Amino acid sequence: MTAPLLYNIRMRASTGGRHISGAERLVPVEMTDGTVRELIERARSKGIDPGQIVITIDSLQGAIIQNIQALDLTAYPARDVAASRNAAGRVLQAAGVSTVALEKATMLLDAGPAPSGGTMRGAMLLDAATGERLEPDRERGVRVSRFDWSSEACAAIDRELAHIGLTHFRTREALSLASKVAHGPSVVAELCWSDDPDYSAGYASSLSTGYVRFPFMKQNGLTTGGRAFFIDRERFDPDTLISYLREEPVIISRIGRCGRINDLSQFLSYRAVNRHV
Ligand code: WAQ
Ligand code: MG
Repeated sequence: MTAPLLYNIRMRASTGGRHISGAERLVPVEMTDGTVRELIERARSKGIDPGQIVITIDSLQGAIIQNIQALDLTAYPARDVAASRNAAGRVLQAAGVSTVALEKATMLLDAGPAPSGGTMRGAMLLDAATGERLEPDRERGVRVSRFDWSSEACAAIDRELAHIGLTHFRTREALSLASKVAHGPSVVAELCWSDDPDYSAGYASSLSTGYVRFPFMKQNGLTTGGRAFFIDRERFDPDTLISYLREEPVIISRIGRCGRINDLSQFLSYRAVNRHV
């Protein structure tokens, strides 16, 4: 059986050089036209008519496509920023991130991790033990690309997420990104919250804990946010990891479980016990 040829479609919308929105998909040929239309609609949906919309289509002929299963998604309804961050920290520690590395990540995401003090387009790489920064380009970070749901898995995850009241496309997209990242060589865990001033939700994720979602990772109205990928230094090879994150196509063809919890300690001990099942 030959794998279907996939196309990577990217959209970038701007006005007067200022970025408005961007998105990317990985789809078979019969979905390319519809996907281009959807991405153009999305570019126009932000209430600002973009001065420029750039669509790029690359065929991934010859590329080996990896199929993975999505991380399980668990929603934990922490009541405020302090409770959300505290819970995210406990999840990351269970995944193997040290307190120093966690504090460093939080401090940098709050301050704006780029040397210019702004948010980055991509993610930081931090040593999971020491918190040392490992990404070669600190202004831009590492941008994860070439990942998407298969159309069956996309329909299935939308249904599952809707069951627990999560209907924003950001959740589905962040879950797919986190699933690719968690499968990356030497990745221990990820911490993320949005830089969108109207979106305060975020998550902590890893292969062992799955994607654990918190409603209030920052105060509403702030434009700070970003992503930190925590790395096991002993297994870390920069070229291998960065080319996986940027270039290797990954299709999420199976969904994981989606649910809500109220008891984080119980959840973490359950995940620890069942880690190898
Ligand atoms: N690769 C690496 N880093 C990225 C990427 C990418 N493809 N896209 C965004 N980032 C970084 C970058 O620093 C952004 O400033 C930051 O992440 C936030 O991006 O409901 O919407 O697209 O469960 O604003 C998480 C919760 C939402 C979703 C994340 O991120 C939920 C979100 P945004
Ligand atoms: Mg954003």
